[in-house]
Amino acid sequence: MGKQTLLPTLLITLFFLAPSAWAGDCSITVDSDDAMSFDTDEIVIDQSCDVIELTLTHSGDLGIEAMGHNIVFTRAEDLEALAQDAMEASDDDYVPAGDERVIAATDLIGGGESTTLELDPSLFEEDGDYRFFCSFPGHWGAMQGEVVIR
Ligand SMILES: [Cu+2]
Repeated sequence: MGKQTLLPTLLITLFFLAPSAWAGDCSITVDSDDAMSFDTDEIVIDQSCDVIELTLTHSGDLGIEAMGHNIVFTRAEDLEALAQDAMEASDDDYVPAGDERVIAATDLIGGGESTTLELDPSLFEEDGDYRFFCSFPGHWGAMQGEVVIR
C-alpha cells in the first residue's frame, strides 16, 4: 500500500470504528404541529449515551392553551391510565406531580416554541416496554409512539 492510499484508508476505518461517537445518537429532535401529531412514531434511546438531549419543537401557530404539546415517557402498561389522570393535572402542565409512572417529561410548549430535556438513558431498562406520548388533554391517542432501547 503506497503512502497516498494510507490516509484515506485510515479515515474510512475511523469512520466505521466510531459510529457511537457521532453526536446524532445522543441528540434527538422531535417536531410537533397544529395537526396534533409528532413527526416520528419512535424515539431511540441509545444506552451508550451519557445523556440524551431531547428537543421538542412545535412548528405550528396555535398557542399552548389550544394546542400544547409535551413528551412524556412511561411504561407501555401505564400509558392509558396515566394519560387519563394527566388530563386533571392542569396546574402542573398535565404532568401529575410526583407520579411514579412518569419516567421523564419535557416542558409543555405552544406553536413556535421549543424545549430541551436532558434525558438519562439509564432510566430505561434494556428489556422494558416503553412509550412516549403528549399528555395535553385529548392528544395521547394520536400523539404517541414506541421507545426503542439500544
Ligand atoms: Cu399535544
